[in-house]
Amino acid sequence: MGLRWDLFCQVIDNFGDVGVGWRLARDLAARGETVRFWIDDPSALQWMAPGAPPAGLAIRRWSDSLDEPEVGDVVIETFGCELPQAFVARMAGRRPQPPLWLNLEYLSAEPYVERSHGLNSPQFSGAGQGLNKQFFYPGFTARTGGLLREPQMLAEQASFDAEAWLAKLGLQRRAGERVVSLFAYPNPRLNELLQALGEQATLLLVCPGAAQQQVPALLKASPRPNLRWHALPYLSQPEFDRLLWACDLNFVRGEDSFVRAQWAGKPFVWQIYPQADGAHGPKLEAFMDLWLSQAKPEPAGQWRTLWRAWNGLQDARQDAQQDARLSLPDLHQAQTHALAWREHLVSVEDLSSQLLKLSRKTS
Ligand code: TRH
Repeated sequence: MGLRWDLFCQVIDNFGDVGVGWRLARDLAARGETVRFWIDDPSALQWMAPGAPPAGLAIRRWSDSLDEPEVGDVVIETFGCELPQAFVARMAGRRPQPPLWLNLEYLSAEPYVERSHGLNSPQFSGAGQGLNKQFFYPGFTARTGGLLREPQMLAEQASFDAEAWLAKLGLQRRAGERVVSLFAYPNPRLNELLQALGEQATLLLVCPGAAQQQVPALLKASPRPNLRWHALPYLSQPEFDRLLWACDLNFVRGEDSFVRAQWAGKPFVWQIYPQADGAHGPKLEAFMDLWLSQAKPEPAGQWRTLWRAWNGLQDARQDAQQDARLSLPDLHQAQTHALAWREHLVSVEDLSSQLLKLSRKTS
């Protein structure tokens, strides 16, 4: 029988908090669980998840959780968002057994993830005294919590018709043209990217954001005859996934689109969420180390150079003044690598399945 899950999400900025939380809520509900998705700012769900929520999934206002008398069997706080103390107190009072309390952490390929996944944090004071909070780290290896992967995703992708999907947007790939998506934070290297893309026939699909203003301005200043572009509206989350499946190369960012680009099995470039303390640099390198560990040295070097350039980061061994040049490596070779990487990821148990197992062990 399905359990009751309380999933808490606080929107810090952008769409990753709600994107990851919603995707998890949706996946759990689709697997027969009953989920309440507590969120402080649900505005992005209007376009990310239009229409009524799926069966088993309720969207609830964060502030309403303060007076909510019922506590589920599993409580998840996403990205260390602090739960309302009144709710935690009710968790501590839940009889006969308190809920399984999990903190779903940020995704990283750094070595601390395998060490920290599953660690307990007993609560010795405060509203939750006597409770235990457990850390749950998503990741790319068997000793982590894995990645979100809906059971039907690969089958849906296998029967996906990219050209028909593009046609729904009124777009048609021209002979020999590559299709590239761009979902990015404001990036000073955008003009260089347009230059690199314009070296071959390219259709660039630009997601909402600053780039939708910058691309036409930059192309006006430096016309690139081989490059045409299209401004995309906000897509629902399932349609966003299809966008990534439809393209030959995806520029993604943050956390959720980064994961979805890997499931798309297509070459991709990750713009990591920049952190003021520079912690994003080692995080980017750690992922590249893992992702490229089976790649041939030459293309691996080219992809590293491109990723560092797009992120405004340098190889620590390079002259600090010298910016890496932004150029695109061979996409055919990269396509083979993307599929091999995806095969590796499929060998890791997906995040929801791991959560379900954990919840059955403890409830
Ligand atoms: O928006 P992001 O940059 O989100 C973040 C946040 O900055 C967050 O604070 C940070 O902690 C995290 O990254 C690492 O990128 P992300 O994670 O890819 O989230 C975007 C979500 O928006 C993802 O679920 C896909 C979705 N999306 C759509 O559904 N339709 C669209 O048209 C677009 C452009 C995105």
